[in-house]
Amino acid sequence: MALPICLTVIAIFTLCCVINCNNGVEAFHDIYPDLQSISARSVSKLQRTGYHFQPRKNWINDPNGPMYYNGIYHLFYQYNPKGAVWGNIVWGHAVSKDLINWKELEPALYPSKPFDKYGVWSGSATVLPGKGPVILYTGVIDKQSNEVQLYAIPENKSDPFLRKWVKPKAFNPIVVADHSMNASVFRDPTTAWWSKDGHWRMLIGGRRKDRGMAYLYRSKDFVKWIQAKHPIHSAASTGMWECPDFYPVSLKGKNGLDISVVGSSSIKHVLKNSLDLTRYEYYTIGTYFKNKDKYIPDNTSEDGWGGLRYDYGNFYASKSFFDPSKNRRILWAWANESDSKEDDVKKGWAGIQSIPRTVWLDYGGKQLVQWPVEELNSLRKKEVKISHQKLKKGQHVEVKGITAAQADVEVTFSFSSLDRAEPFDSRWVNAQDLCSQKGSKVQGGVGPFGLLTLASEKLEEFTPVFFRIFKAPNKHVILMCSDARSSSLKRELYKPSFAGFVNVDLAKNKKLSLKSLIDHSVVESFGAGGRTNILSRVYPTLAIKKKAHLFVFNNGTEHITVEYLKAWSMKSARRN
Ligand code: DQQ
Repeated sequence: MALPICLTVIAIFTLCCVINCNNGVEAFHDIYPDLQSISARSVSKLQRTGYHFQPRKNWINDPNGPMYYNGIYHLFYQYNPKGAVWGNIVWGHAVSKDLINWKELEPALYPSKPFDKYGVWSGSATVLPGKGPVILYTGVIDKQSNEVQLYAIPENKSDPFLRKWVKPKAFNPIVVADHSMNASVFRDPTTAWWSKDGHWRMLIGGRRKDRGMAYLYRSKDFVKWIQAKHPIHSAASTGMWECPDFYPVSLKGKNGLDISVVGSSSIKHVLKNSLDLTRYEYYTIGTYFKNKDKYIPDNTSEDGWGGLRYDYGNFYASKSFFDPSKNRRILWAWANESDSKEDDVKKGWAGIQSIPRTVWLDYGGKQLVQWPVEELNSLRKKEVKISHQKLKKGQHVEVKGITAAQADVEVTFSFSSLDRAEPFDSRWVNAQDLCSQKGSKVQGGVGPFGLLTLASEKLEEFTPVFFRIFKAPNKHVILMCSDARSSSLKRELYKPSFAGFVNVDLAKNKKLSLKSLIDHSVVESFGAGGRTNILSRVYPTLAIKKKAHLFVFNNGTEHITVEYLKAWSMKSARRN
């Protein structure tokens, strides 16, 4: 009896999800044909980001083909040149020497051929040794959204900015779905890796019924690709895997690895999928068995919806690349808006990219760690410090002297005892639900304590980013929240209580650190040195520009000490 009931529940859940299940994450690019080509008369500057990448105007979504080539970083992105909602997608293109200051160029790819007439969708870049970069991307061939995979190469490799890209006639499309596959869910090729057996390999996202998968293809010459017998990996009930990303990470230290490094005992692999059904991403850490072309995740985290996430906030369609100039792997993602489509059209822009993050494997090998690229520090200007400041229950202290609407803040909190931590109920499996139940104003034992970002003077508006510590039978459980519910007096906004659990051992060290990058309409936070991260998009109505404030606060009965805090006003990044 139990099995059929269970199957029915799964079926209903799956059906609900097919209809509308975004897990609270506003990362859709829904289709609004009537708004797609409405060009704003003027672009509103209010709440545009100062140092998070966004183009001069209009809509962006996924980062595409990030790479480092001949001293230049390239960022391509899904871009609507005609309006501020998803549609008319081309590959926008920007270049940089430091990942922070960007020069926007003409789009690199437009729909121009029968095989991409209905869309030039996401993809990746691979730098072929001695031959230069090649873009692999998805072309949409018809109105039913059937998809094929294509390649493009620079028209002139000696142009330092690689402005123009061509889609060679020969061999395009390089991959088409076979008859057993659903070609309308077959997209987003990864960067390819090279193996000593003389083959390139790449992955393409897809699904069969509700099983998500990453198909594997091999090629000797990068143009004739053959499908492997099995996907490299798949997982039941996860739906379409968009934008898969697959790469090696070192078990020793923070250095990144080139994607073609395989097979050594000192590396693990990461497979990340962006779930179309729920619009959030999860990743696993595991082993890539090269001879069988199979990836098997470790059993240390869930291989499914409840798995590890790069970010528990507004962070989707992410993509990483190896930066050989600094031996690091860098991760980007799209952060969508939280205001209405009509507002996006009015303001003339929508969507930003996260700050590029360096990513590496945590000691212990069970999760990744991320941190903003070091180049971001070049935008720091005025600095203020606080140290050894005690925060009693209910106290909040202002961090004065910086531009709180455009700032970088790093703080370490300490507490002398965990005795007052509230008991943890094992039914609290969903951090976001727990955060909405136990928000920043709900008094606790140890915590909530943290930052009140983008706050109005009298706290009519604020986005709290905070921790709360619970006591479970054998350990302490740490909740990290970035709660947008009080972020704005405006009602018709998406204001989720984003949250994740933080996996650190507090018994050894009764300290927790938090870094928040505050940038007008985004608060991008890194908990416990980048182990749990949350990006929130917020639209205050009072806490804007000079009227934004920053506070540290404690609402728990246990005293908390701000061991040290450093905050910087941030300069705006140069764009063009
Ligand atoms: N966005 C692209 C697709 C991808 C999706 C279309 C993910 O290629 O699957 O703009 O956000």
